[in-house]
Amino acid sequence: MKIIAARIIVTCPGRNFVTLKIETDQGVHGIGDATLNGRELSVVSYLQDHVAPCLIGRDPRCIEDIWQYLYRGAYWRRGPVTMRAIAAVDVALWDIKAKMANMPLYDLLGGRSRDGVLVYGHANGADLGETVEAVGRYIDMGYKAVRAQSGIPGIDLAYGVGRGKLYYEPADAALPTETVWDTRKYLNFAPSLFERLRETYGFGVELLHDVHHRLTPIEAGQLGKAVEPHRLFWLEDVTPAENQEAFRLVRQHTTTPLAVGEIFNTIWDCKDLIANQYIDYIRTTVVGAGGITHLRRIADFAALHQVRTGAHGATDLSPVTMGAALHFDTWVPNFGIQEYMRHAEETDAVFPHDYVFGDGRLHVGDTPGHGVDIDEALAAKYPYKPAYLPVARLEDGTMWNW
Ligand code: EZ4
Ligand code: CO
Repeated sequence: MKIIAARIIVTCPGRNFVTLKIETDQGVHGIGDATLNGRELSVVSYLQDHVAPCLIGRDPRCIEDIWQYLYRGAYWRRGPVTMRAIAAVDVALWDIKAKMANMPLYDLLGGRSRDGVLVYGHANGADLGETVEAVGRYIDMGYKAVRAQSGIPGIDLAYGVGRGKLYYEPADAALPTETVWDTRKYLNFAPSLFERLRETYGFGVELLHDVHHRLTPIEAGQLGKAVEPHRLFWLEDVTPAENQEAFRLVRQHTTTPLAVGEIFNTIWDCKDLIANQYIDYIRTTVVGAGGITHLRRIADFAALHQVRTGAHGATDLSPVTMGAALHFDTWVPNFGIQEYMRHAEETDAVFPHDYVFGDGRLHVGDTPGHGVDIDEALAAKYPYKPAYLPVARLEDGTMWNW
Protein backbone atom coordinates (compact mmCIF):
# COMPACT_ATOMS: atom_id res chain seq x y z
CA MET A 1 0.00 0.00 0.00
CA LYS A 2 1.32 3.44 -0.94
CA ILE A 3 0.62 7.11 -0.41
CA ILE A 4 0.02 8.66 -3.84
CA ALA A 5 -0.93 12.23 -2.89
CA ALA A 6 -0.78 14.60 0.08
CA ARG A 7 -2.72 17.79 -0.56
CA ILE A 8 -3.16 20.83 1.66
CA ILE A 9 -6.54 22.56 1.65
CA VAL A 10 -6.88 26.09 3.09
CA THR A 11 -10.39 27.35 3.71
CA CYS A 12 -12.14 30.07 5.75
CA PRO A 13 -15.75 29.04 6.44
CA GLY A 14 -16.17 31.52 9.31
CA ARG A 15 -12.49 31.19 10.28
CA ASN A 16 -9.31 29.80 8.73
CA PHE A 17 -8.51 26.09 8.67
CA VAL A 18 -5.61 24.15 7.18
CA THR A 19 -6.42 20.54 6.31
CA LEU A 20 -4.21 17.76 4.99
CA LYS A 21 -5.72 15.06 2.78
CA ILE A 22 -3.64 11.94 2.19
CA GLU A 23 -4.65 9.67 -0.68
CA THR A 24 -3.58 6.07 -1.21
CA ASP A 25 -3.30 3.68 -4.15
CA GLN A 26 -6.14 1.66 -2.62
CA GLY A 27 -8.65 4.48 -2.92
CA VAL A 28 -8.82 5.11 0.83
CA HIS A 29 -8.04 8.63 2.02
CA GLY A 30 -7.44 10.22 5.42
CA ILE A 31 -7.85 13.75 6.76
CA GLY A 32 -5.78 15.65 9.32
CA ASP A 33 -6.02 19.19 10.76
CA ALA A 34 -2.95 21.49 10.72
CA THR A 35 -4.50 24.80 11.78
CA LEU A 36 -2.23 27.14 13.78
CA ASN A 37 -4.28 30.20 14.68
CA GLY A 38 -2.75 33.40 13.31
CA ARG A 39 0.23 31.56 11.73
CA GLU A 40 -1.66 29.27 9.33
CA LEU A 41 0.43 29.75 6.20
CA SER A 42 3.69 28.76 7.86
CA VAL A 43 2.25 25.27 8.46
CA VAL A 44 0.95 25.19 4.87
CA SER A 45 4.47 25.82 3.60
CA TYR A 46 6.01 23.33 6.05
CA LEU A 47 3.63 20.63 4.81
CA GLN A 48 3.61 21.53 1.14
CA ASP A 49 7.28 22.31 0.66
CA HIS A 50 8.92 19.96 3.14
CA VAL A 51 6.65 17.12 4.23
CA ALA A 52 4.38 16.15 1.32
CA PRO A 53 7.29 15.31 -1.04
CA CYS A 54 8.69 12.89 1.58
CA LEU A 55 5.37 11.07 1.97
CA ILE A 56 4.77 10.03 -1.61
CA GLY A 57 5.43 6.31 -2.10
CA ARG A 58 5.54 5.53 1.65
CA ASP A 59 3.38 2.81 3.21
CA PRO A 60 0.58 4.65 5.09
CA ARG A 61 0.22 1.72 7.50
CA CYS A 62 3.62 2.55 9.07
CA ILE A 63 2.26 5.33 11.30
CA GLU A 64 4.94 5.04 13.97
CA ASP A 65 7.80 4.97 11.46
CA ILE A 66 6.44 7.99 9.59
CA TRP A 67 6.01 9.87 12.90
CA GLN A 68 9.63 9.15 13.88
CA TYR A 69 10.80 9.96 10.35
CA LEU A 70 9.18 13.40 10.48
CA TYR A 71 10.22 14.12 14.11
CA ARG A 72 13.79 12.78 14.22
CA GLY A 73 14.32 13.16 10.51
CA ALA A 74 13.78 16.92 10.48
CA TYR A 75 16.74 17.27 12.87
CA TRP A 76 15.03 20.49 14.19
CA ARG A 77 12.74 19.02 16.80
CA ARG A 78 9.54 20.31 18.39
CA GLY A 79 7.85 23.69 17.96
CA PRO A 80 4.25 24.56 17.08
CA VAL A 81 4.71 24.57 13.29
CA THR A 82 6.61 21.27 13.05
CA MET A 83 4.37 19.48 15.54
CA ARG A 84 1.14 20.62 13.87
CA ALA A 85 2.42 19.39 10.52
CA ILE A 86 3.32 16.03 12.09
CA ALA A 87 -0.10 15.93 13.79
CA ALA A 88 -1.90 16.44 10.48
CA VAL A 89 -0.02 13.54 8.90
CA ASP A 90 -0.49 11.33 11.95
CA VAL A 91 -4.25 11.93 12.25
CA ALA A 92 -4.73 11.35 8.51
CA LEU A 93 -2.83 8.05 8.78
CA TRP A 94 -4.86 6.88 11.80
CA ASP A 95 -7.99 7.78 9.81
CA ILE A 96 -6.76 5.61 6.93
CA LYS A 97 -5.81 2.71 9.20
CA ALA A 98 -9.17 2.72 10.96
CA LYS A 99 -10.99 2.86 7.62
CA MET A 100 -8.90 -0.09 6.36
CA ALA A 101 -9.77 -2.00 9.55
CA ASN A 102 -13.42 -0.99 9.09
CA MET A 103 -13.46 0.32 12.67
CA PRO A 104 -14.22 3.62 14.34
CA LEU A 105 -10.90 5.01 15.57
CA TYR A 106 -11.70 4.52 19.27
CA ASP A 107 -12.01 0.80 18.62
CA LEU A 108 -8.59 0.64 17.06
CA LEU A 109 -7.09 2.54 20.01
CA GLY A 110 -8.34 -0.03 22.50
CA GLY A 111 -12.09 0.30 22.56
CA ARG A 112 -14.69 2.29 24.36
CA SER A 113 -14.02 3.26 28.00
CA ARG A 114 -17.14 5.43 28.44
CA ASP A 115 -20.54 6.13 26.90
CA GLY A 116 -19.93 9.75 26.06
CA VAL A 117 -17.36 12.47 26.44
CA LEU A 118 -18.06 15.09 29.13
CA VAL A 119 -17.64 18.54 27.58
CA TYR A 120 -17.65 22.09 28.86
CA GLY A 121 -19.09 25.04 26.98
CA HIS A 122 -18.05 28.69 26.95
CA ALA A 123 -20.36 31.11 28.73
CA ASN A 124 -19.39 34.75 28.65
CA GLY A 125 -20.87 38.20 29.08
CA ALA A 126 -19.93 41.86 29.09
CA ASP A 127 -20.41 42.08 32.86
CA LEU A 128 -21.11 39.85 35.86
CA GLY A 129 -24.90 39.84 35.37
CA GLU A 130 -24.68 38.91 31.69
CA THR A 131 -22.17 36.16 32.42
CA VAL A 132 -24.39 34.67 35.12
CA GLU A 133 -27.29 34.63 32.61
CA ALA A 134 -25.06 33.06 29.95
CA VAL A 135 -24.08 30.24 32.33
CA GLY A 136 -27.81 29.62 32.89
CA ARG A 137 -28.36 29.25 29.14
CA TYR A 138 -25.65 26.57 28.97
CA ILE A 139 -27.20 24.72 31.89
CA ASP A 140 -30.55 24.88 30.06
CA MET A 141 -28.93 23.36 26.97
CA GLY A 142 -27.92 20.37 29.09
CA TYR A 143 -24.28 21.21 29.82
CA LYS A 144 -22.93 19.70 33.03
CA ALA A 145 -19.78 21.83 32.93
CA VAL A 146 -19.44 25.48 31.94
CA ARG A 147 -16.48 27.81 31.57
CA ALA A 148 -17.32 31.35 32.73
CA GLN A 149 -15.47 34.44 31.45
CA SER A 150 -16.69 37.95 32.08
CA GLY A 151 -15.99 41.55 31.19
CA ILE A 152 -14.07 43.14 34.09
CA PRO A 153 -14.91 46.59 35.52
CA GLY A 154 -12.32 49.06 34.24
CA ILE A 155 -10.89 46.73 31.58
CA ASP A 156 -11.82 47.11 27.89
CA LEU A 157 -11.81 43.89 25.86
CA ALA A 158 -11.22 41.23 28.53
CA TYR A 159 -10.13 37.78 27.31
CA GLY A 160 -12.93 35.34 26.52
CA VAL A 161 -15.80 37.78 26.08
CA GLY A 162 -17.67 37.26 22.83
CA ARG A 163 -20.54 38.93 21.11
CA GLY A 164 -23.53 37.00 22.36
CA LYS A 165 -22.82 33.88 20.33
CA LEU A 166 -22.22 30.30 21.42
CA TYR A 167 -18.54 30.80 20.88
CA TYR A 168 -15.83 33.37 21.34
CA GLU A 169 -13.63 33.97 18.31
CA PRO A 170 -10.42 35.61 19.44
CA ALA A 171 -8.70 35.92 16.02
CA ASP A 172 -10.75 38.96 15.12
CA ALA A 173 -8.75 41.30 12.90
CA ALA A 174 -6.36 41.56 9.94
CA LEU A 175 -3.73 42.89 12.35
CA PRO A 176 -3.55 42.10 16.10
CA THR A 177 -6.10 44.01 18.18
CA GLU A 178 -4.43 45.85 21.09
CA THR A 179 -5.99 45.12 24.48
CA VAL A 180 -5.07 46.54 27.90
CA TRP A 181 -4.67 44.36 30.98
CA ASP A 182 -4.75 45.21 34.68
CA THR A 183 -4.10 42.40 37.15
CA ARG A 184 -5.35 44.31 40.19
CA LYS A 185 -8.75 45.00 38.61
CA TYR A 186 -9.03 41.37 37.55
CA LEU A 187 -8.11 39.95 40.97
CA ASN A 188 -10.53 42.34 42.69
CA PHE A 189 -13.34 41.08 40.48
CA ALA A 190 -12.85 37.41 39.53
CA PRO A 191 -13.79 35.70 42.85
CA SER A 192 -17.11 37.61 42.98
CA LEU A 193 -18.17 36.05 39.65
CA PHE A 194 -17.87 32.53 41.08
CA GLU A 195 -19.46 33.53 44.36
CA ARG A 196 -22.50 34.79 42.42
CA LEU A 197 -22.58 31.73 40.16
CA ARG A 198 -22.68 29.39 43.18
CA GLU A 199 -25.38 31.51 44.85
CA THR A 200 -27.45 31.35 41.66
CA TYR A 201 -26.93 27.79 40.44
CA GLY A 202 -25.64 25.87 43.46
CA PHE A 203 -22.92 23.24 43.37
CA GLY A 204 -24.48 20.75 40.91
CA VAL A 205 -22.77 22.18 37.85
CA GLU A 206 -19.02 22.13 37.19
CA LEU A 207 -17.53 25.61 36.75
CA LEU A 208 -14.26 26.33 34.97
CA HIS A 209 -12.24 29.47 34.30
CA ASP A 210 -9.37 30.42 31.98
CA VAL A 211 -6.85 32.95 33.31
CA HIS A 212 -5.05 32.89 29.93
CA HIS A 213 -1.49 33.28 31.25
CA ARG A 214 -2.09 36.70 32.83
CA LEU A 215 -0.84 36.18 36.41
CA THR A 216 2.50 35.66 38.13
CA PRO A 217 2.80 32.46 40.21
CA ILE A 218 2.13 34.18 43.53
CA GLU A 219 -0.87 36.06 42.11
CA ALA A 220 -2.14 32.74 40.76
CA GLY A 221 -1.82 31.32 44.27
CA GLN A 222 -3.91 34.20 45.62
CA LEU A 223 -6.64 33.65 43.04
CA GLY A 224 -6.70 29.90 43.56
CA LYS A 225 -7.06 30.38 47.31
CA ALA A 226 -9.78 33.03 46.93
CA VAL A 227 -11.99 30.78 44.77
CA GLU A 228 -11.54 27.61 46.87
CA PRO A 229 -14.96 27.96 48.54
CA HIS A 230 -16.59 27.94 45.07
CA ARG A 231 -15.02 24.56 44.20
CA LEU A 232 -14.04 25.11 40.58
CA PHE A 233 -13.44 22.12 38.32
CA TRP A 234 -10.25 23.91 37.31
CA LEU A 235 -8.36 27.14 36.85
CA GLU A 236 -6.64 27.11 33.47
CA ASP A 237 -3.33 28.67 32.39
CA VAL A 238 -2.88 30.67 35.58
CA THR A 239 0.67 31.62 34.63
CA PRO A 240 2.96 31.01 31.64
CA ALA A 241 4.48 27.54 31.76
CA GLU A 242 7.72 27.72 29.79
CA ASN A 243 9.35 27.36 33.19
CA GLN A 244 7.52 24.33 34.53
CA GLU A 245 8.93 24.93 38.02
CA ALA A 246 6.79 28.09 38.24
CA PHE A 247 3.82 25.88 39.05
CA ARG A 248 5.40 24.60 42.24
CA LEU A 249 4.69 27.92 43.92
CA VAL A 250 1.08 28.00 42.72
CA ARG A 251 0.55 24.45 43.93
CA GLN A 252 1.92 25.23 47.40
CA HIS A 253 -0.73 27.88 47.90
CA THR A 254 -3.99 26.43 46.65
CA THR A 255 -6.04 23.25 46.37
CA THR A 256 -8.02 24.60 43.41
CA PRO A 257 -7.32 22.13 40.57
CA LEU A 258 -5.00 23.42 37.85
CA ALA A 259 -5.06 22.82 34.09
CA VAL A 260 -2.46 23.83 31.51
CA GLY A 261 -1.13 22.81 28.12
CA GLU A 262 -3.12 24.16 25.18
CA ILE A 263 0.04 25.68 23.72
CA PHE A 264 2.36 22.76 24.51
CA ASN A 265 3.60 20.72 21.59
CA THR A 266 5.43 17.75 23.08
CA ILE A 267 5.72 15.74 26.27
CA TRP A 268 8.85 17.75 27.05
CA ASP A 269 6.69 20.82 27.73
CA CYS A 270 4.84 19.04 30.54
CA LYS A 271 7.19 16.33 31.80
CA ASP A 272 8.02 18.11 35.08
CA LEU A 273 4.51 19.50 35.56
CA ILE A 274 3.21 15.94 35.44
CA ALA A 275 6.00 14.11 37.24
CA ASN A 276 5.82 16.56 40.18
CA GLN A 277 2.02 16.55 40.19
CA TYR A 278 1.93 20.34 39.90
CA ILE A 279 -1.19 20.08 37.73
CA ASP A 280 -4.40 18.05 37.65
CA TYR A 281 -5.34 18.25 33.96
CA ILE A 282 -3.17 18.26 30.87
CA ARG A 283 -4.68 20.24 27.97
CA THR A 284 -2.47 19.10 25.09
CA THR A 285 -4.39 18.33 21.92
CA VAL A 286 -4.26 15.98 18.98
CA VAL A 287 -3.46 18.90 16.63
CA GLY A 288 -1.08 20.72 18.97
CA ALA A 289 1.03 17.83 20.21
CA GLY A 290 1.95 15.63 17.28
CA GLY A 291 -1.27 13.71 16.69
CA ILE A 292 -2.72 10.60 18.28
CA THR A 293 0.67 8.87 18.37
CA HIS A 294 2.30 11.46 20.63
CA LEU A 295 -0.77 12.49 22.64
CA ARG A 296 -1.17 8.89 23.69
CA ARG A 297 2.36 8.94 25.18
CA ILE A 298 1.53 12.11 27.12
CA ALA A 299 -1.74 10.64 28.43
CA ASP A 300 -0.10 7.39 29.50
CA PHE A 301 2.65 9.28 31.33
CA ALA A 302 0.03 11.54 32.95
CA ALA A 303 -1.93 8.49 34.12
CA LEU A 304 1.06 7.35 36.19
CA HIS A 305 0.76 10.59 38.17
CA GLN A 306 -3.04 10.78 38.44
CA VAL A 307 -3.16 13.65 35.98
CA ARG A 308 -6.20 13.50 33.71
CA THR A 309 -6.80 14.83 30.20
CA GLY A 310 -8.70 18.04 29.50
CA ALA A 311 -8.01 18.79 25.85
CA HIS A 312 -8.25 22.24 24.32
CA GLY A 313 -11.21 22.49 21.94
CA ALA A 314 -11.72 26.10 20.86
CA THR A 315 -13.04 27.05 17.39
CA ASP A 316 -9.53 27.22 15.93
CA LEU A 317 -9.32 23.43 16.30
CA SER A 318 -11.20 22.21 13.25
CA PRO A 319 -13.98 19.58 13.33
CA VAL A 320 -11.27 17.15 12.15
CA THR A 321 -9.39 17.68 15.42
CA MET A 322 -12.63 17.56 17.39
CA GLY A 323 -13.56 14.22 15.77
CA ALA A 324 -10.12 12.70 16.39
CA ALA A 325 -10.11 14.10 19.96
CA LEU A 326 -13.49 12.55 20.72
CA HIS A 327 -12.29 9.12 19.60
CA PHE A 328 -9.22 9.59 21.78
CA ASP A 329 -11.40 10.74 24.71
CA THR A 330 -13.78 7.80 24.26
CA TRP A 331 -10.84 5.44 24.71
CA VAL A 332 -8.28 7.14 27.01
CA PRO A 333 -8.48 5.64 30.53
CA ASN A 334 -7.52 8.85 32.39
CA PHE A 335 -10.04 11.08 30.63
CA GLY A 336 -11.07 14.23 32.50
CA ILE A 337 -13.08 16.58 30.31
CA GLN A 338 -13.10 17.96 26.76
CA GLU A 339 -13.47 21.64 25.84
CA TYR A 340 -16.20 22.16 23.26
CA MET A 341 -16.71 25.50 21.59
CA ARG A 342 -19.28 25.10 18.85
CA HIS A 343 -18.22 25.87 15.29
CA ALA A 344 -20.07 28.20 12.95
CA GLU A 345 -22.65 26.57 10.66
CA GLU A 346 -20.46 27.21 7.59
CA THR A 347 -17.59 25.36 9.31
CA ASP A 348 -19.77 22.38 10.13
CA ALA A 349 -20.99 22.27 6.50
CA VAL A 350 -17.44 22.20 5.09
CA PHE A 351 -16.45 19.42 7.52
CA PRO A 352 -19.26 16.82 7.61
CA HIS A 353 -18.95 14.79 10.83
CA ASP A 354 -20.85 12.22 12.83
CA TYR A 355 -20.33 13.39 16.44
CA VAL A 356 -23.42 14.67 18.24
CA PHE A 357 -24.08 16.56 21.48
CA GLY A 358 -26.58 15.19 23.98
CA ASP A 359 -27.04 15.41 27.73
CA GLY A 360 -23.84 17.36 28.39
CA ARG A 361 -21.70 14.94 26.42
CA LEU A 362 -20.39 14.50 22.90
CA HIS A 363 -20.85 11.12 21.31
CA VAL A 364 -18.76 9.77 18.44
CA GLY A 365 -20.41 7.78 15.69
CA ASP A 366 -19.41 4.37 14.39
CA THR A 367 -18.24 5.48 10.94
CA PRO A 368 -14.89 3.79 10.20
CA GLY A 369 -12.03 6.26 10.76
CA HIS A 370 -12.38 9.43 12.83
CA GLY A 371 -15.71 10.24 11.27
CA VAL A 372 -14.88 13.66 9.79
CA ASP A 373 -14.44 14.53 6.11
CA ILE A 374 -14.01 17.67 4.03
CA ASP A 375 -16.31 18.91 1.27
CA GLU A 376 -13.63 20.29 -1.02
CA ALA A 377 -16.01 21.99 -3.46
CA LEU A 378 -17.60 23.90 -0.58
CA ALA A 379 -14.22 24.61 1.03
CA ALA A 380 -13.06 26.27 -2.21
CA LYS A 381 -15.79 28.88 -1.85
CA TYR A 382 -14.16 30.31 1.30
CA PRO A 383 -10.71 31.76 0.53
CA TYR A 384 -8.12 32.34 3.28
CA LYS A 385 -8.54 35.58 5.17
CA PRO A 386 -5.70 36.95 7.34
CA ALA A 387 -6.76 36.98 11.01
CA TYR A 388 -4.61 37.52 14.08
CA LEU A 389 -5.02 36.87 17.76
CA PRO A 390 -5.01 40.03 19.90
CA VAL A 391 -2.05 41.22 21.97
CA ALA A 392 -2.16 42.56 25.53
CA ARG A 393 -0.32 45.47 27.13
CA LEU A 394 -0.33 46.84 30.66
CA GLU A 395 -1.80 50.30 31.17
CA ASP A 396 1.67 51.90 30.85
CA GLY A 397 2.19 50.23 27.46
CA THR A 398 4.37 47.29 28.59
CA MET A 399 3.77 44.16 26.49
CA TRP A 400 2.05 41.44 28.52
CA ASN A 401 0.79 37.90 27.87
CA TRP A 402 -2.42 37.82 25.90
O1 EZ4 B 1 -7.40 31.58 23.27
O2 EZ4 B 1 -7.73 28.83 21.03
O3 EZ4 B 1 -9.22 27.63 26.37
N1 EZ4 B 1 -9.32 28.16 25.33
C1 EZ4 B 1 -8.54 29.14 24.90
C2 EZ4 B 1 -8.76 29.62 23.49
C3 EZ4 B 1 -7.50 30.24 22.90
C4 EZ4 B 1 -7.55 30.15 21.41
C5 EZ4 B 1 -6.29 30.72 20.79
O4 EZ4 B 1 -6.25 30.43 19.43
O5 EZ4 B 1 -7.70 29.63 25.64
O6 EZ4 B 1 -9.83 30.51 23.42
CO1 CO C 1 -7.36 28.38 27.28
